[in-house]
Amino acid sequence: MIKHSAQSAFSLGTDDGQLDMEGALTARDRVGIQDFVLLDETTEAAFLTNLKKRFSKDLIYTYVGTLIVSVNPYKELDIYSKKQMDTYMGVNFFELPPHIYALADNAYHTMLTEFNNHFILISGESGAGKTEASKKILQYYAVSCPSTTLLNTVRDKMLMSNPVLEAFGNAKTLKNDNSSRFGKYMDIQFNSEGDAVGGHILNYLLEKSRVVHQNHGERNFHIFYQLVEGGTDDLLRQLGLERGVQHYNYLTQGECAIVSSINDRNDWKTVKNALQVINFDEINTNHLFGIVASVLHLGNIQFDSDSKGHALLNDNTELIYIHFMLFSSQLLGVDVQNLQEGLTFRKIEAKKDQVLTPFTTDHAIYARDALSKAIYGHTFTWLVNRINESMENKVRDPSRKTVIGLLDIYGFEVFYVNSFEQFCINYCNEKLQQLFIQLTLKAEQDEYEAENIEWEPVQFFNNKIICDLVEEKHRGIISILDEECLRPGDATDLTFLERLEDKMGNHPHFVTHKLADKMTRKTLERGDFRLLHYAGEVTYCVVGFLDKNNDLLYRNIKDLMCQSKNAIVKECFSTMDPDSRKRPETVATQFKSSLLKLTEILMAKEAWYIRCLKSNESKQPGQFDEALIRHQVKYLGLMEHLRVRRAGFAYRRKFDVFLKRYKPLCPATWPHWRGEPADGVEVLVQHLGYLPHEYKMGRTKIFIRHPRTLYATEDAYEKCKHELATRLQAKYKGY
Ligand code: AD9
Ligand code: MG
Repeated sequence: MIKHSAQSAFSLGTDDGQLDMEGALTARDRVGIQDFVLLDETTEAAFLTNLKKRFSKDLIYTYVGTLIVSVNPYKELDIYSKKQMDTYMGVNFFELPPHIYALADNAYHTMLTEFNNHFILISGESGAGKTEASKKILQYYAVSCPSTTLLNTVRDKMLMSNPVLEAFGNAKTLKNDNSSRFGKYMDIQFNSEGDAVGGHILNYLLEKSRVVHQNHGERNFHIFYQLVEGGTDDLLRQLGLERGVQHYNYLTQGECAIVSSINDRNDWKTVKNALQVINFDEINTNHLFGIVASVLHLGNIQFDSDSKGHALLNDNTELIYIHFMLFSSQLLGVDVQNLQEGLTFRKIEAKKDQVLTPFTTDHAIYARDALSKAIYGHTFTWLVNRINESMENKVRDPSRKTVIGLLDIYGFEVFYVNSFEQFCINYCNEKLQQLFIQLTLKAEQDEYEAENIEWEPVQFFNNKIICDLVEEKHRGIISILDEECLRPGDATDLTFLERLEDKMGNHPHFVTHKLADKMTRKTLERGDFRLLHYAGEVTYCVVGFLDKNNDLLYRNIKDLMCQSKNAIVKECFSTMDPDSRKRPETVATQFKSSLLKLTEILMAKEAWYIRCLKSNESKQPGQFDEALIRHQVKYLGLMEHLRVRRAGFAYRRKFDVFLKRYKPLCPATWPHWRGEPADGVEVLVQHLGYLPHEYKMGRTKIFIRHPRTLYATEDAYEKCKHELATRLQAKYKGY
């Protein structure tokens, strides 16, 4: 049941807790307005002033209708306590100061009353606060929904999935010390009583290349550092590891293994504990850390070349390499000779014979790194599957279940050098922006048109043109990349670039050195292409695009891993279908398909939005970088969203649905309305005293301008229901 006071339905809560309009006006001067829809003017300047005013008072959340704008405070705020959660529970959206708990709670109650599925789209650039927001929402559901002992364990597992996945899937980048390097969509499943009964995660494209290479100022995935710093002496001895990250090539390339904001030892303890909660027994845990360690050993294996230029393991000179080789093979559960052969020879099957062709040193390094990436990537997917098993809804509840999906994906990012990984991440962000546009700006305006509601169209930039540029069949960048990857012979990253130049010609969002005008050419290298994304320009260096898109692993290594004695390795590689002669889909195409599926999943649900803004580039508390924030406000389409919201209607429902719920409020519609639903709704709202400017009748739906109008109706409905129940009780008491 929604709890709220009678007068509050007509007033707006302010951040200092006053509920009267007069109080709100004073508070407005002090702490800004809490819903941008109520701003006097819809200019960008007014928007930014309000945001800044609120940020300076640590009020990081502001509404645009039911959308939340969140500005990263880069400091712990005392607004996420259990007490705060209780305060927001069951309260109408606009009654209290803006908070992600209010959004979480509203999505939850709407789900319960309307029996439908919802999702919360959390977007914003890298470091804007998406992952933090998603964790807080999950905590809210885990802590505040009704519970039983059995369900408590499911909730613990949902919560504990976070530190584990962050350890394996997050890393320090130049943008964010805890940057998500994979996309995550999590369904939280509820039964009809509103209990959180299970969870399911879909993961998207992990940035595997980080396992073998990190740019300056960046780190590998957290788990490696946690293990080497936090593991007990005993464990390290078993895994053949030395304490200290400096011993491992895969951990030192970025030259920033120690980060002040990260405590690897403490995080290690959290992860170990979390693994226990999500049902990892000792054997599985040992196998898992064995795999992590094996990757570190692989990274330390070096190759020499013989007089013909063929790769040799330089085991003659350095005993230490034998150590790495031995431990890699032991931990991966494979024969050391076979692994050595796999890393230095290619096996080609000719009829019934097998021919071994020696690798050059470069090839051997390539094979080693490809194996490390494959091991880590598969293990990550395996981990997600295990977590899903542990969060599975074990309660055999035949009643209907609904879900709230939480989407937390890697944010838009631009580095000094951008490669295939940024291309995929930024493409993903284009898709989410497109979804936002489709569901809000476009759908909203299309609906007014379809429903014949008078409307002054709001102009907005539609980034579909960029999505098409990347993903269109036969003509898009991904198709061209795939063609080059499949083309036998002399295809290289540069021929890919040439093909792009031929096909893209003078596309307004694509430019290269060759296609650029004189001024722009100065800012581009010959091996670059630049995309004009919705969030800004990004210059991509084509080096490595073909390789990363192909993501090939030599067949003999793959076969070897399938025979592993390590249960996890065996399971991971066996699912790769080693018998299939068909070439696997390329990385970009798989990613494209998975995003398409994700869009379908989301489109079938009711959407809630959190738009996260990064307050400054230096990750400092209290700094409001106006230029940086203005840029984000612009590209996220917040001004357009505000204009549509202000001119539009906060709530709409089909006539029959609206009538069915609220008909007890009017003697003429209760218990049955015999005429057309639209006429019934008209009679009903007249009876309720709706003023003409507060609502509009469309072709099939009623549109209500302000939520407060609806809240008043909802209040009346609750009161009426209560009275009816009391009367019935009194009536049957005598029986
Ligand atoms: V990325 O696209 O994964 O690189 P996110 O997920 O948007 O990025 P994240 O949530 O990881 O960013 O936030 C970055 C850092 O900002 C966190 O590690 C915190 O130190 C800080 N942060 C973000 N949100 C909050 C908050 N609500 N309160 C306090 C915050 N600190
Ligand atoms: Mg993140």
